[in-house]
Amino acid sequence: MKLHHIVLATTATVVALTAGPASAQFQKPEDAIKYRQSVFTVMANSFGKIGAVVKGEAPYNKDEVAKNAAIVATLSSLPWQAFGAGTEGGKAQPGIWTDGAKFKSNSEKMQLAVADLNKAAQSGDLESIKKTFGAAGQTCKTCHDDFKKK
Ligand code: ASC
Repeated sequence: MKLHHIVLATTATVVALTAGPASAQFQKPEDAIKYRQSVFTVMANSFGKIGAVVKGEAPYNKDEVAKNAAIVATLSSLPWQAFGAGTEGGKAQPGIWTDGAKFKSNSEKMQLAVADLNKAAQSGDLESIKKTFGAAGQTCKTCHDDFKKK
């Protein structure tokens, strides 16, 4: 490897590390709003597909539920970076910015709950899928009641 290749590789690594999801920046507030709403839309789609199985409206297919639970679990860490200062708007209540500790706590409960759902879904135990789905849905609802505009 030539020196300039090493320099380029090093630069690329530094850029990749500093531009990671935890420090995502958005050009304008609308970009952040679109980003978080998009993540929630995809999460709700997969969560809803699991919900149909849980409610007996769709047949239980282990691989399908496992795939959708993995999508929900993976996406669950993403929306929060898009609620930075100055990104008020959309369906977000001002409390997100005035009671950030509560919002963060809600977000962490949701992430833990969907990780539990994902674990159950990968194991293929429908009874624990039902249980963890209900608990996860409750964390969605709590946070919506606290922080989402009707
Ligand atoms: C969903 C969805 C939500 C949650 C919530 C659970 O499927 O889109 O926002 O479940 O309704 O109470």
